[in-house]
Amino acid sequence: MPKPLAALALLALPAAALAHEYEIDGLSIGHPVAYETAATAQSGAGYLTITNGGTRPDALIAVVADFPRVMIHTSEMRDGVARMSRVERIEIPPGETVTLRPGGAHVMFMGLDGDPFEPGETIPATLLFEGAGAVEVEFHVEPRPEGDMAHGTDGHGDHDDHDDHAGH
Ligand SMILES: [Cu+2]
Repeated sequence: MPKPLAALALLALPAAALAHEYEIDGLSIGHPVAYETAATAQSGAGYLTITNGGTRPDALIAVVADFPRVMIHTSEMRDGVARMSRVERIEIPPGETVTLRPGGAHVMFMGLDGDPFEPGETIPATLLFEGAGAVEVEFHVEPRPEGDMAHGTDGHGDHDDHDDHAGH
């Protein structure tokens, strides 16, 4: 039997970029990742994709991890400034993929307090879905992609607005 194309594509990627995935009750969780933080950062952001391959709507309602506070945030540009706000849930409609990414929704790990995220680390976390329940994942810490800031979709505020969490 020939290998599926997707498997071949994965083999072609450098090891560091290997995607990791989780499955639970119709949901696929793709490549949870967090980017390295500055030594003094009080918070770090996590990103992932969630695909609802089922027929029922679901929602991400909480993330639990070993930090003083973990929240789900959205981020939007208002008057040219990236602003983040806490949300109670992220809807995952059937047949759709929701992407948490820089400049958009993200998981906010708060209270790093002198223990920054470093590339190669993994951050264990539990994602809680309204329908599918709990799934344990690991966020892989990767170097912050320099190119991201040049695309302009997330503005230049990603570093800055996250650092602002120090005051919360
Ligand atoms: Cu945030």
